[in-house]
Amino acid sequence: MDSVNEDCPLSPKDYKSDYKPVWCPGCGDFSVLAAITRALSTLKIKRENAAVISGIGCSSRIPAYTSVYGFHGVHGRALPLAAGLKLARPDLTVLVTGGDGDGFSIGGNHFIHACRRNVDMTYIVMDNQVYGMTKGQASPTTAIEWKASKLTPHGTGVDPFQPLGMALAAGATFIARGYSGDPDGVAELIVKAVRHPGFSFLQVLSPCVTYHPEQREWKDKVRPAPSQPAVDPVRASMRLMDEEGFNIGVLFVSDRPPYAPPTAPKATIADIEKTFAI
Ligand SMILES: Cc1ncc(C[n+]2csc(CCOP(=O)(O)OP(=O)(O)O)c2C)c(N)n1
Ligand code: SF4
Repeated sequence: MDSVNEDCPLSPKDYKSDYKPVWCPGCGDFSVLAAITRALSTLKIKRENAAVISGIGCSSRIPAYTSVYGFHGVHGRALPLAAGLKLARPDLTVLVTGGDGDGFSIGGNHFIHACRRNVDMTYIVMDNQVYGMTKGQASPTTAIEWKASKLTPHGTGVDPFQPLGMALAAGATFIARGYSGDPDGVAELIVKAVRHPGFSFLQVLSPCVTYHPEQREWKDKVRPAPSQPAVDPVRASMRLMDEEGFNIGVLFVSDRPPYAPPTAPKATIADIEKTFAI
């Protein structure tokens, strides 16, 4: 595997860029960044063989804070961009990072079809059940009774979206949940997700301490998932829909083969100039 750096392993620090995160002190996203760099170090992936792709939001700033290739794309459009990159460059390890608003609202359609296509990449959603960057509006995963947003002072009036159940129904082949208060656990989940051949979806409960400070209570609610990952979708759906959203671990794995069409032979500059000459 040429993407592995056996002789000269890099430390997690080597995968960080020189930019200092602008997140609020205490934001859960700090730990997710630490978990990503730890996972890349564990996986011994050369920096030039990894890419982190994102949309828009506080959590979507992650590519700027890593030293691997990165692309901070358009709101909700990280997954199609990442799929195109992975299909064109199957040798790259592709991570996609973002928030619940980016991934499940404006990007919801792409989420469904990324699960269905099962391109080999890892999607890490920092779920804080709120739009952090745009100052606290309700997101698809906001609880029905949450009244702190000025836009929904009487609560949202609708039940929250179930990202894990949706991922399962749409065909994701690796589904896991982590908690940013446990960065070692998140790093382990990212390692497993990257090693899984196919679309891996990892929801990380990542508190927004500014607009949803009640989420500090998550530390008392998370617990390890009760058993081994389900491999049967029916059993998995019962498990994913029949819990309160605080079970941590790999929850579902399937061996459905990833989508990987044969790549076209690489064109040379001379070919391109000839084809597009006018
Ligand atoms: C097309 C478009 N619509 C709306 C916005 C405004 N906007 C920026 S970030 C964001 C939501 C971010 O929320 P989330 O994905 O949950 O990430 P968080 O900031 O909580 O990490 C929105 C709606 C935008 N940038 N582009
Ligand atoms: S607004 Fe929320 S999500 Fe954004 S940096 Fe601050 S704590 Fe984190």
